[in-house]
Amino acid sequence: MTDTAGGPSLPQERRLVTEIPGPRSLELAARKNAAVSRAVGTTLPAYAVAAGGGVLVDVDGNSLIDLGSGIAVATVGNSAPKVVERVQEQVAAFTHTCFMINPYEGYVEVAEALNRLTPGDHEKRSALFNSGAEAVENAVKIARSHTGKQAVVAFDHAYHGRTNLTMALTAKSMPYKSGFGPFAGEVYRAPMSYPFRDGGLDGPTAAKRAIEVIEKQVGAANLAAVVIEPIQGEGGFVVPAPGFLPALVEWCRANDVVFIADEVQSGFARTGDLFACEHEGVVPDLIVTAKGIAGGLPLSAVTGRAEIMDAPHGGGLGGTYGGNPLACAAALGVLETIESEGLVDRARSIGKTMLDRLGAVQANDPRLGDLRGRGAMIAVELVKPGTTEPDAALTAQVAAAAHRQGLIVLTCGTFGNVLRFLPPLSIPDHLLTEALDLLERIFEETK
Ligand code: PLZ
Repeated sequence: MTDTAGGPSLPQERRLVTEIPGPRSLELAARKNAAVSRAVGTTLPAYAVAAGGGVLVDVDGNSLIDLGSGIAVATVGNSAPKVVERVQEQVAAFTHTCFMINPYEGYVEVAEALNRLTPGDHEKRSALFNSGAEAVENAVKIARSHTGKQAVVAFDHAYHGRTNLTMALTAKSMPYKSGFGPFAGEVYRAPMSYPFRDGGLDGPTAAKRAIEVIEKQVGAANLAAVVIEPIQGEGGFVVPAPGFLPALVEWCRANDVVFIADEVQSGFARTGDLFACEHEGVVPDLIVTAKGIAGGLPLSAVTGRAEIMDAPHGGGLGGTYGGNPLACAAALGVLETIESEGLVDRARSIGKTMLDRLGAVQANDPRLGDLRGRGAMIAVELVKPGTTEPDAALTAQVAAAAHRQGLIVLTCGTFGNVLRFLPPLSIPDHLLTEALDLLERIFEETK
């Protein structure tokens, strides 16, 4: 067996010893095909044995540069020392009691930290769950309970999960929804601010357009909540024009509508702020977090105004595993790591490096139609030169070439034409540079 000790002490190098995927990964892929539902896909079937810093090591001994963080989860790096230490201590103490039966301090400590760290200095409460989708569903339940209203508005290109209610909130049919209906009712869709695709509509105008749709097609009197990703994730790393989010918040406040920020992908230092909302001083009523919160252990949360969070009846929220002690221990290790390693600033400097380098590529290559994002959440949208026509084939080609060369990159976007970069904030500079060199070469070779 390969040495499986992970974390930042793994050699920080790209190392290819076989083709990718290698023979042992191919063996596992065959077993996967025989054992796992084909509906569960894999982007890069190099089977992992260890990861940390900025690399992932596979069963064949290849060391890949990670620009994906397992979809924005290993933000502090895989097996970050403080996470490992706290989880090891917790796993030896107790693994589960169910917080609804015998509570424990870790859960309370995570709630206190979320109440302190999320935007706004009003009184807050939190509730913990397992997945992003579960937390989004609970945020909607809480908003309905608080307002006594039912309708929920989500946006074009939104992604909120794969459960029944969150499928309804999610915009894209294939692969998330197709054939899986009927979907939850009272979900409505409003137009998003998408500067590259809406003719550069300014934020306030785009908000006015959305609000008009909401008022005409739903009516504030029926609307419990507006749910939005401050920077959209799966939908294409869409950064709304400045002023769009503040105008929506203002309208929600004036109309007794709960403003829910889904920061599942954009949260926890990812964008160079602890939360993406903070960039424009937006204070959501409820904020949904997951992914980066616990370094890979399943944990999610809803945090928000005390009077909204306390609206549901006692016993109205919960779940067997919500706020599991191991996940809470991991979250406390994550928060400690973000602070002690200055990872908010690190995300900003990673963002600057990526935008500088990719900007230089874009200057000579009109297929890179748009370069956007903040901090360590950066994407390029690929198009037919001189148009906004999506080039999904080129996107797939670039991603496949990167994978073959030991570089983990992900794609996204309603049109499948967005390459996204979500490096762990623990990636060393030399690996980030090597990754960007590789991408530059791949763009050159695919011309
Ligand atoms: N909200 C903004 O990004 C998860 C999904 C990948 P869960 N995004 C990755 C896939 O194909 O399933 C996500 C998100 C935003 C909610 C979710 C859902 O979080 O933890 O996957 O349920």
